[in-house]
Amino acid sequence: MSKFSILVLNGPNLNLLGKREPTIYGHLTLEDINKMLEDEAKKLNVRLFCVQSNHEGVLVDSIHNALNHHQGILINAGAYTHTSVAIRDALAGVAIPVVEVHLSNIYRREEFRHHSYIASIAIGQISGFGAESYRLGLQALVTELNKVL
Ligand code: CA2
Repeated sequence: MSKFSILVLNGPNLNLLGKREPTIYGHLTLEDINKMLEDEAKKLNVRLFCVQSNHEGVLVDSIHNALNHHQGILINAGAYTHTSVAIRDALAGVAIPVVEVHLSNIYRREEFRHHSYIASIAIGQISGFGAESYRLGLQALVTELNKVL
């Protein structure tokens, strides 16, 4: 039986991955990324629960529901990264270890993407490696959980 369950949260528009704007976000769909994460999760001996929503409140509810169910959260909050105090407060409120990931390097893009409301309450952030950001983020999160729990 695996020791940890990880909530993988994806925010707005990430359901369009692989279907639009491949030059910025690549050719893989969100389903492809989730499959890749499931393979990695098996190797790491953890369970995954993947959620995508275009709605801020649904993401906040998923974070609240993680209490007593998940030991870590891997999150790409999409554009809410740069706008949502509500998602930041929810993550801080449940106090579950968080790793933030981004497909693109947000610091090489427009100035408004340079600030993340999540970064300062996360263990760390991985940005710019495409789908690989998620795999690296999952590895980092599980490594941290194994240290502290
Ligand atoms: O690089 C990332 O992972 C982002 O979180 C992606 C967000 C963006 O707002 C952040 O600044 C950085 C946007 C996700 C939109 O995904 C699309 C995928 C295909 C077509 C259109 C949008």
